[in-house]
Amino acid sequence: MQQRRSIMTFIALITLVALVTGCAVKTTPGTMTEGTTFTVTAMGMAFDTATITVPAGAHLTITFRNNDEGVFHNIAFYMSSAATTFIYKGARITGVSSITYTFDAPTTPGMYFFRCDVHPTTMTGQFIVQ
Ligand SMILES: [Cu+2]
Repeated sequence: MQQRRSIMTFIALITLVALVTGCAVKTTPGTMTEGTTFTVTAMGMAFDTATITVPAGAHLTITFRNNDEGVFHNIAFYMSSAATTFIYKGARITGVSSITYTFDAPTTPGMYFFRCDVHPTTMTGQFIVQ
């Protein structure tokens, strides 16, 4: 009986650790954007998110805010980091201003790529379709 109880305690502990770890991964602030309607901001020559995660085939509405005064930025989505084939190229805008991009996500789940075409080496991220 004593042994059974300690096994139950052990299982409960493992479950708790798994739950806490799972939550911690999901709530990392400021680095992930998810959904079909969301805002991405460019500020200080950087995006405010490292990943954009969307459902496959979803119609997306993205509000793009450029907070860098007098600087051009955009968001462009590509099949890969080679950036040879684009999925959608958002119009470039000068800060401070914002624009709404609407397009359909790829129907095939996978890891794609996004970047600012004006700053293609420094403003980049993963476009995750799931
Ligand atoms: Cu830029």
